Amino acid sequence: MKNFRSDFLWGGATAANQVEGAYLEDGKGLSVADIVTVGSHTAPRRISLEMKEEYTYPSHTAVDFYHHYKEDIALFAEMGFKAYRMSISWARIFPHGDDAMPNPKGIQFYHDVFAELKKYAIEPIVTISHSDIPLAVGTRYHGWVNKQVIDLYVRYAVTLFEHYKEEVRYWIPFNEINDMFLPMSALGQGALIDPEAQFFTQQKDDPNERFNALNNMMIASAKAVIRGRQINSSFHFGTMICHITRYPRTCHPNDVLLVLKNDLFYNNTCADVMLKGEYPFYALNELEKRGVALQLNDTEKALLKEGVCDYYTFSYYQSISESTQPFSEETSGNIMGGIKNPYLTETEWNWPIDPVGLRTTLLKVYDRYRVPIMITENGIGCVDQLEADGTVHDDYRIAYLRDHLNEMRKAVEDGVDLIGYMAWGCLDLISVSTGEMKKRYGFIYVDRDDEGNGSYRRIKKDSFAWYRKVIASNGTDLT
Ligand code: BGP
Repeated sequence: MKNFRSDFLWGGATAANQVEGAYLEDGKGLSVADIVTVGSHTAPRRISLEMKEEYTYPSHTAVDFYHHYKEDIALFAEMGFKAYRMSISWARIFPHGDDAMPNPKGIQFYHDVFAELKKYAIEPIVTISHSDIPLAVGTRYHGWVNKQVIDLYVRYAVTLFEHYKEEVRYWIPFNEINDMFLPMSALGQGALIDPEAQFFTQQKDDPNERFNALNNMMIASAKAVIRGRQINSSFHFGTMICHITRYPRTCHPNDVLLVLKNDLFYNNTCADVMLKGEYPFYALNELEKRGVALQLNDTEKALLKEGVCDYYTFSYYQSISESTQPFSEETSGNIMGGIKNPYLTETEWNWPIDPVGLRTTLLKVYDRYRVPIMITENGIGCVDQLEADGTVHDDYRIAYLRDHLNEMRKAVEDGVDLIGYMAWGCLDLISVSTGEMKKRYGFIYVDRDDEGNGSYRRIKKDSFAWYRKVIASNGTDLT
């Protein structure tokens, strides 16, 4: 029976704007993430171009990884991490995106982080852009809508490749690039279509601009991959897809067709471009039907062909159900929700819990792409109770992860070439969808509340020891 490969990359994942804090320290510029306020499960986050005293901006302090990284990495090492997926803050390197020179203190910070990881033989897996574009790229250039941003990004990426070519082998050009299929993501990518709008939900949307912005991101990725391989031929580049596993709510042929079409469009398009080098037929046709005039010339098409990634990564939190019939009960989910699935339970934030869906997804994507796969995000957001004796008993998190790892192991037995697993938010961090702190994912509790108050002390949860045992047994002991 097949087991996890002996060099399997066990680890955890975070993103700069959700952990670093120090939002203006050592020359960092403002990121788009820095103007988004705290929200909740029921109250959406707001954007405000002008900082207001009465608002809390979670990224400003986040969990202060900037000053705690040594302690945090030591804790990762204690769990036995083989890899750590992190992102670099673009605005720490180029504070406005178009600065003449990179910020030396920003460059140094990540050298220091990589040196610390190396001490414990932890492999960095680096996301170049994780919803973290410099604000000035949004306000001056209109974000990814503008083709000039391709060059700004490539210069940023090449700066990283040149500085860190001895320290980093695994790169991910963009986090969840296909989030751009949904209007809310355009803000994160700097397309501040209406800078006066106060709520995510009030952002105006122009699908033509949004899909062209996405197209520019994929061209930028291809250019960066090509340049990166010239700098170090042993670099690996991964596409990163927000994979929303979809089920027909009924077996009515119309529901099956609906799910197939949405899967082709939302889940496959970006991975096809970034791994096969061209848009799939279905997406091209669908975009045209939606009135999108893709700005993609022959030179750019050739770049997409040449600059393909070599491994597939994805985030998996839950599945959704869809139907052509009206169903009244709905669920939430990562980026999007669906109809309630009667066979699944849900998290406190109403995200369905579906471990088998992870195996289904692994089989599906490996069959389609036949490249090594890494799960770069998976986990459960919960309210954790810090007990008076300084313990956190998160058996619900252990149960979620155990069930998912078990299905992941079955997918390996099925023959999927899986090279790594990064538990999302291995260190408690700021939630993207709500900006909350109380929605916690970590093995490590951070003493900070939704308003930014707390000692920022790190505390091991019960899941910490459990994950250490999982890693020590290379995934054979999930008890
Ligand atoms: C993904 C993002 C992550 C992370 C995760 C969990 O979409 O890539 O950055 O935040 O979702 O979502 P949330 O933070 O909303 O719970």
